[in-house]
Amino acid sequence: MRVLLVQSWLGGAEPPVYPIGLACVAAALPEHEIRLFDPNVEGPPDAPYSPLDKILQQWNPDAIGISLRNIDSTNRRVVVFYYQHFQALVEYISQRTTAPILVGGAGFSLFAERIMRENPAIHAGVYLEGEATTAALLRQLATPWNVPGVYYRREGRIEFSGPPAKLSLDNVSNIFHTAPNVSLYNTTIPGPEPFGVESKRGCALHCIYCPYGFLNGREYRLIPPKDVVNQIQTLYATHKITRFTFLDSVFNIPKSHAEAICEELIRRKLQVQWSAWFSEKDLDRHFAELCLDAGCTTFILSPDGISDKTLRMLGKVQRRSDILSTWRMLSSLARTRTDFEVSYNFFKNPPGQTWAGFFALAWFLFRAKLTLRRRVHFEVNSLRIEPHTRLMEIAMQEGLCNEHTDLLRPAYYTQHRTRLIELTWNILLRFLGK
Ligand code: B12
Ligand code: SF4
Repeated sequence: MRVLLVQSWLGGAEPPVYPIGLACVAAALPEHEIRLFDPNVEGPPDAPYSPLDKILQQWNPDAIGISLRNIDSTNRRVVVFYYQHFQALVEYISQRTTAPILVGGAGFSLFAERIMRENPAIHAGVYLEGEATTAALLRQLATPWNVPGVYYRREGRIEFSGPPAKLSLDNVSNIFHTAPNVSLYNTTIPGPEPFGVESKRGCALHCIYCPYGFLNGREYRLIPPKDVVNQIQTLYATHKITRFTFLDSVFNIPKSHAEAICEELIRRKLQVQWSAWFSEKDLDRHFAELCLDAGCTTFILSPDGISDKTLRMLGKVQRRSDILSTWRMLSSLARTRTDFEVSYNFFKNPPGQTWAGFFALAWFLFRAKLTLRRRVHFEVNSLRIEPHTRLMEIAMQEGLCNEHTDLLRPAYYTQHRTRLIELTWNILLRFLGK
């Protein structure tokens, strides 16, 4: 079959990232002819879908897969709603072809049934991981109920074939051998790294706002370190890509796995640079130095809060003492190593926030700026209420939303009794040009 894979458009303002989800799906379909189209890099800004006309007419795909990765910009002060572009894309394609339209991606899985209902042109939706489900679904397009992990239509109703099995990552293929269109993504422009590498799936932690456990599972499924580094080597040697980010929930959990990847990178002498999300819980100086020797250039940290009360209520495993000791360690490391940056993420007014917590955070940011100077970056975000999270339940208990609230149109949590803190941050951030 000829299968056209299309990334959803983000409206032109978001720096594009390589559609790794579609590349994973493509790698799982070796018996099919694949073509990838990403309007974020290939479409003219005023008519992003127009190249599709030619592809649909001349290449005439037998099936089309659309990736709905992002619904909205989540935690940003200025909210962007990408879902509307996805709806326009589905319409655009359905008006030009009768080939079945399949949809998948994190954004789709979070709101699967609702999205099926709102977009009647979708033939079937692939829930959670796409590799095995898509391969099976393409063989059984007329009988999707036989394939676990599929939302489909039958007699005017939307039905679900049941949860899919989780993919074993012990022996995954090297997706960068088959990844299409890699050369279209520019790694030199400022912004997020366009290329991502997975070293595992899943997260066993329980941060209350986070849907990753729902999306990727609550157990860690580790990719063997040699296979992870094989992917990086292919990116480096075949595609000349020297910068990437680890897509993992948290890179240094489990720490032994992260260490083995760093050691393998060092052993192979790959001159690559990378960033990753780290937890303060297991980030000592020796390990940080190992990461730097392996090419880490940015430690991304998401303590989210600074007081123990807020951290506890957010379900974080790190405590104030972990956050402070990691900051001290990184500040001390910065005196001898000039080759790294640190990026911190916090929430403005999460559950458990107090004015004391607000001042403690402002004081921490001030001190971190003093010791790490231009090498530290901060994001202070609002808290998007995602479905399938504990935060959604808390927001319901506190009357911020109920079962009728439309969480697809972004809804935000701000603790009521300290709502002035959210406002104060908004003013401060606007003043700082964020
Ligand atoms: C790493 C990551 C990032 C990195 C990406 C770096 C990079 N170079 O790729 C950074 C930090 C830059 C980032 C940025 C953003 N991200 Co982000 N990101 C993630 C994260 C943790 C992993 C994504 C990933 O690549 N996973 C690995 C791939 C292989 O998995 P996958 O894409 O889900 O694909 C699988 C399935 O979904 C399915 N599939 C995917 N597409 C398709 C298509 C078809 C047809 C089929 C059948 C199947 C299928 O099959 C794939 C293989 O199993 C997810 C959360 C998560 N755990 O999923 C959030 C997540 C996707 N991001 C999210 C958001 C919002 C964003 C931003 C918009 C935030 C912002 N305002 O800047 C931007 C958008 C960037 C962009 N241009 O698209 C949200 C989306 C939810 C929502 N409400 O919209 C998520 C879910 C996080 C969250 N808040 O909960 N992100
Ligand atoms: S925020 Fe990060 S550490 Fe916390 S549950 Fe989600 S993925 Fe895991």
